[in-house]
Amino acid sequence: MNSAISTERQGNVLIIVSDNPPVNALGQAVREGLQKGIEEAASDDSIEAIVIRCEGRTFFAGADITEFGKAPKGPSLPEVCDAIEASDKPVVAAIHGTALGGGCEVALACHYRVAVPSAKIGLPEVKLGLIPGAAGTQRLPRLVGAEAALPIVVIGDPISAKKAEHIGLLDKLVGENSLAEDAVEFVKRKIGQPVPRTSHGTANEDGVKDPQIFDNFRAKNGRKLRGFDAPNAAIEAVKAAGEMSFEDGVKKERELFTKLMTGTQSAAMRHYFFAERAANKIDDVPADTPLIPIKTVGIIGAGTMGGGIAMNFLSAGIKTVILEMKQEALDRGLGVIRKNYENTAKRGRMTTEQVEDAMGLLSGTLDYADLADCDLVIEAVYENMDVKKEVFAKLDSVVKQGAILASNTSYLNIDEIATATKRPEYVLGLHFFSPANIMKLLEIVRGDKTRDDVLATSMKLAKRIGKIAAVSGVCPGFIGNRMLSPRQQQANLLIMEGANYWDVDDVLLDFGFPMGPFQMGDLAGIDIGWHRDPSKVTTVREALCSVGRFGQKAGKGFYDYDEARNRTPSDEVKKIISDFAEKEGHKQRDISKEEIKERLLYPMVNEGAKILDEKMAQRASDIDVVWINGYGWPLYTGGPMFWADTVGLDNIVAGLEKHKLPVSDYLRKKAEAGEKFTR
Ligand code: 3H9
Repeated sequence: MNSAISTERQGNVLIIVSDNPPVNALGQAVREGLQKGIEEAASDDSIEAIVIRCEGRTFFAGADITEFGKAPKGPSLPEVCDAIEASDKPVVAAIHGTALGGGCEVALACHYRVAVPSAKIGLPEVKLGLIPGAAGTQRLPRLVGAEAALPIVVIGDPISAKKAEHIGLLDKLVGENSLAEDAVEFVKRKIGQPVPRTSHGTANEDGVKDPQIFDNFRAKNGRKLRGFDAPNAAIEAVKAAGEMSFEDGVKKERELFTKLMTGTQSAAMRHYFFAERAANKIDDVPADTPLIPIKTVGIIGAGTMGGGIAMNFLSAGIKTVILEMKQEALDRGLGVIRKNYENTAKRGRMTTEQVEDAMGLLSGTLDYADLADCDLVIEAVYENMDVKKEVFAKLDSVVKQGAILASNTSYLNIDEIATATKRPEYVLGLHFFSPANIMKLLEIVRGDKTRDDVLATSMKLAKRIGKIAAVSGVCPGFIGNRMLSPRQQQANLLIMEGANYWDVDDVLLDFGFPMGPFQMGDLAGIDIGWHRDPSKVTTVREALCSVGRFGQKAGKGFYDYDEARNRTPSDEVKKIISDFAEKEGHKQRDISKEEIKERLLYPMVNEGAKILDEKMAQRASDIDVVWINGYGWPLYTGGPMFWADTVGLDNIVAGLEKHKLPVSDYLRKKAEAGEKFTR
């Protein structure tokens, strides 16, 4: 047929087989092949039924995203889906792996769907800033009802085959190893029966009977969806399925889809999709580098960070030993881990058996010798070079040769830490973000001497424990904290110069961050690292501590908090700040939100440019991955570097100059050449 699609006959059944690695994306050749397959079946009287299945690791995982933004080549996916549905001979989709996006839409256009129990099915288009564009928003609600369709279309998480069968999305679960045969058997039994068509189903009754479900859904998921355009469009499309004919609903879907496809949010989110995958690759480390087997992990420090890090490995089924200095601290640390797991179980996200399984892999020790057999040891102790070096020297003396020695430092020099050992090539940074069992990002810090297999193993391990990894070179603060630093500096300066601190927070909130720096200070505790002498006041933070404004836990910090932890700006704090500014010789003035935004964000872009110039990040998109996953930079803007491209690098330079802020040579050159950081 063509290189992607072939057909084979089994008696009176035509099997259309796609083989388009790696994920059977529905590119032009696949679409054309599918259409021809349906035509072949239609024109052959000896064929009475059709199976559509895929070779390789998965059923169609969606439209080919690399084709987006290019001139479309027919047939389109909606045309192919319509051709499948229009067949008078029964068509069954035989699903394994992940039937996602356009893949799910192909399955929906088939008259029947069977799947292996391990399959997953979903419409993740919203995660690319889109909605399904091949009638998925119209066929799915007609098949399973609006209430069941809403989370699938609007949130975009795939569902298990079992759940899909339960809601009526699948007709049957078949044998894990006999999909091809079972699908043929299934469809043979449908020969001679009228074919059910998902476009024909009565318009979604739920939507008509209870229009409240849409508002309820919006209200329930408001926080999660804040700032994103696609989920609202998705709700509108599902609603249309209940209110319009199939033809009009499809038109509505197309209108919404096209608007999103040409917008910045989807471009940003598609950029991020590829950025996350690119971040996984280290340019000068071959993909087939042999890996170091990791069976046991040692963690030094049972505090919040060490405990959180340990949970990642335990949850992934990896034996973990935690070392502490004192029995009491160890007991407390192990107790917190158990409690965290038990709380997860209480919320129904883990079974008690899983809690015990994870805890069964955990042991604690006070003796370094117990780390001897670990394949990886991660140190999560106090951020102090001397302390870290002492720890590494001890590790070097007890841990077996060939093991990876990692530091969780958030800004110290990994190369210097490595000098405390006789095996610097086995040392690297594994910078987890707090809470370490939840935050997705893992910054992998590559030392001067770090071996390829140590890096490759760490990248692979990150995936195994569900993290998104990005590699950074050795520089103070690495990628993430290094870029946070100029933002923090500007935030502090802005309030000295007269900006309201709540405006600073609100600018970042409006931009899409989960919180601003002063809210963050209140949450973490203003008194972290405070010297506890109220008479000694050299910073605004010390001034706040001296009057007991320690943050949320004290009911007051930068903000006053009510019982529900709602924040209100405080006149007392505004006065403390202006008094302090006067003492420091700062003149206060009104500062616009536009200036606040530019002064907070443009210096970050400038720092990102320096990081690229110094080759501390492999590519601009890695910086975006770090900021989206580690610091809450809004995904729908694509990360700081993609966002800078959308603002225009010349505008960023002009803004920095306007505010008399430094402009790096690299940024200036790129702006002058009319270039972008990302493509
Ligand atoms: C859509 O369908 C729109 C329609 O409604 C309307 C049309 C009109 N296209 O993730 P992995 C590449 S929108 C092109 O590392 P895994 C990926 O870049 C689409 N390429 O593997 C990577 O390349 P490389 C809706 C794709 O096993 C390689 O495949 N569908 C696509 O961890 C391996 O990927 C989605 O959003 C694609 N659609 O996960 C699903 N998908 O090796 C997107 C993957 O060069 N895909 N690639 O880096 C996924 O969620 C995951 O890839 C999947 C496999 C779960 C399938």
